[in-house]
Amino acid sequence: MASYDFKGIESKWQGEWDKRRSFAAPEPTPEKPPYFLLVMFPYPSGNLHMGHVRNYTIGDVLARFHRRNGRSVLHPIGWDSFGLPAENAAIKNNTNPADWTWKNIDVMRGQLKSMAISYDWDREIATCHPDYYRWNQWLFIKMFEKGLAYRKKAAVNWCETDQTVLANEQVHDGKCWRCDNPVTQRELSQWFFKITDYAEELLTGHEQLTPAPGRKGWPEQVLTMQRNWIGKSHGAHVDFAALADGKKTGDSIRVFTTRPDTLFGATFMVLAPEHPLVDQLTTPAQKTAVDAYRVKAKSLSKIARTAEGREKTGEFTGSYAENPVNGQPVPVWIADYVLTDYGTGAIMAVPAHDQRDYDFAKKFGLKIIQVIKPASGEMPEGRAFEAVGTLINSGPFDGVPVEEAQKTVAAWLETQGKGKPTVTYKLRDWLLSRQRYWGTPIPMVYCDGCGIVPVKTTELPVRLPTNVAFTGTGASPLAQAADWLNVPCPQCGKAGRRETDTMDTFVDSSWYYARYVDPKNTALPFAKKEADKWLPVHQYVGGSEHAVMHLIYSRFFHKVLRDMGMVSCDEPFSSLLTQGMVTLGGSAMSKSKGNVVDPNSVIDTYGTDTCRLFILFAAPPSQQLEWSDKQIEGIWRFLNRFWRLVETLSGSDETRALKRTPGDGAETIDSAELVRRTHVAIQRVTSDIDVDFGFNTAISAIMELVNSIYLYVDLGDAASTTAVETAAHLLYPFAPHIASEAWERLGHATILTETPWPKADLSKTVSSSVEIVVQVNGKVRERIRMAAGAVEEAVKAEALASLEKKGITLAPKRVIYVPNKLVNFVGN
Ligand code: ANZ
Ligand code: ZN
Repeated sequence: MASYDFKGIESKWQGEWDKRRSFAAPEPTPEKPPYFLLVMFPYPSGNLHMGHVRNYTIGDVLARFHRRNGRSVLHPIGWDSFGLPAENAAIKNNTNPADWTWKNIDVMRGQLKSMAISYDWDREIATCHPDYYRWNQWLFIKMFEKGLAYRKKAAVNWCETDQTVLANEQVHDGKCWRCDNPVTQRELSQWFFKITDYAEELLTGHEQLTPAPGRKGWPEQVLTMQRNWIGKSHGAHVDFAALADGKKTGDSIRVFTTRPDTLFGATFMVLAPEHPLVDQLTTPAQKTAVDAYRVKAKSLSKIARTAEGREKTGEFTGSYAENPVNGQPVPVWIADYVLTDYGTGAIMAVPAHDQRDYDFAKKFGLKIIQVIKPASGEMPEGRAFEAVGTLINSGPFDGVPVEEAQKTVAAWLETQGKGKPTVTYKLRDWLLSRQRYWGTPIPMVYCDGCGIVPVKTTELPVRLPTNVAFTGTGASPLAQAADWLNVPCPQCGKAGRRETDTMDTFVDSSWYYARYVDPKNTALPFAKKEADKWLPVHQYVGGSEHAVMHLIYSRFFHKVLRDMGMVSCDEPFSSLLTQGMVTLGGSAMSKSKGNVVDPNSVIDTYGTDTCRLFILFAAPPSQQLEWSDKQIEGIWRFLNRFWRLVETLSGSDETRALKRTPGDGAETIDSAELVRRTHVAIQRVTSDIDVDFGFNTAISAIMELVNSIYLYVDLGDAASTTAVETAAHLLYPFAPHIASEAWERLGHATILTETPWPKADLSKTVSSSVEIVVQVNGKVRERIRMAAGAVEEAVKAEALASLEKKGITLAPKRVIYVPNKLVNFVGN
């Protein structure tokens, strides 16, 4: 028999779904509650890769499943279409980034359509379109008005190759995440979002994201990564009085410490080289050395400065400060291992109990005082003791355990007015300006009279100018577009100059999910009424590489939107599924490694259904998926096997009556058993999809059902028709074209997409018959099915009769009988 015509079937059903607008999101109602299924939208690089295919196929299974299970499904797609590659391509080919981008979008849209991902295409968005990015600008202005967007001078990571500022997250091991060249530091005025205002809520919000009954929640490792990223530390502020010539100057140096219990062991202080008190504290004798050190520190990135085990450097300021617990003067140093933007930018150094301080003290010959006694009594040789123990050399606190002293010392400091318990966060404000063209223009105007003035929201969007040159060198193209750059001040009307920085593309992706609920709104980013219908997103599917940046930024945006009264819920995404990588030969598919499988070629050869089914079958969604051509072949054969059943059952009466010949030795099943297996399959597939994304095991269950139909004796009767129909139902979320065609061939006027999902009758899933092995002298000769618990005589009689049909006549001497399992005739 020829293989099934996947090309004809797939294009037929894609056309049919299109014509019927089958995937347009219906209005949610109490009877048909909303299910917002979101997949991370792609960057239009030019072609879909296997990672995309996996992501979107996983999403599609859920969308198609829930649509047939009574939900109003919103399953949208769009394009995260601003960003550096378009600009680099423009520089290389001397074209416009817009042309490059829109061309890529067309290609990739076509690919998604050929995969029949069930998107509501009416809601397609592209972040590079002015209809979208005007709302980035609108939101930016609202955030500026609330003090959540602000400008300040900052040492920024600078990539010399890309001529741009990089976020800390875009610096990997001191190198640019895109071009891999070393990153240097520069002082520039930059725009920031005040994400730190939400640090605590970004942490406590995790309670709403941990798995709970009725909510799948987020994977624990994503929550952990976010927790570490936010980096909340409990500790204390301690004030050290600055001394000059042994007397207090009135100034104090505030430090943040997580170990107030070690205060008696603080033998020196270290300030970040950028600390504002450095000039004042530096004595004339030390000035040259200190200044030189500060220049050197400037060129180093944060990562380089804090690299573990790096040789310590620093300079003495020449000044001292007073340790508040014992009145001892301690020298004040500067060193680059203390960062300016964490805690207070200054530390009390406790060399006996902090390794960095220990290395520093050893190098510069500073005092080391042990104040914690280990339980073992022994201090480690040649390094700091960082674990807990009891306090010694600590005056009134001697003998107190560390855990307790951390609280009592902090409380004591507070009563003395010398400090207080406090918490601090690693999370920094989000640096969002980029010296780039292909992004959202920041809608601000600089005026000599009025300062920084937002563009009037009625004047939005500030469109990107199109008549610019892409040379790839020097200032950003926007700074060179004179007629775009020079505009009147929105406030006083005098000559002003536009901001030439554009927004980090993570701004675009921080609220795109909310645009999908109301994508054509021209008055607002989206209407609250629409947001309340659909949000929060019920299920988000995407790569785990977005655990911290995108997934923290969008949670921040959502909370800002909530505080602006634009959404009602606290969190944007109730549940998150992070899919694993697609690998070939054990490593992630990547162009540079040359181990890429092009989805187009697979779809051309086997069709979309086979490609989708393979991807879903080869591994559970959150695990790594190793590509295998052999397994694809296997999937292709399985679909053909299913198809032959459909052809048989939908064929002429003669082909339908393909009764299996008894006595051919193969296992057979009767109608009660087929019915049972049909219901078992429904039950398994439904719960595998719904409860734990077990798509691979769901597909195994369908394969087992198809195998069972091949064992059935009365192929063509009602039980077998129902079984094949059920297989079509269950295949639908995974391989929707062949399933839909099967349904039609089996004589249904309805289309499968619009048919409710089958329900398992659980009472029918219990086995009422058992298979009994019939042996002759210990050799298996036959298998018979009997009602469970049938009496021994009946089983023997049936067994003998079935042997006789095979031409085996017996007069056994002895019969071994195991109830419900086996009958063995011995000694003929
Ligand atoms: C004294 C001390 C004694 C410390 C001790 C640790 C151990 P986490 O847990 O990451 O919050 N620190 C504070 N501000 C710093 C800065 N700007 N740059 C570099 N290091 C800084 O770390 C808090 C600890 O890191 C603080 O507690 C401080 O050193 C140091 F046995 O103070 B500790
Ligand atoms: Zn003005």
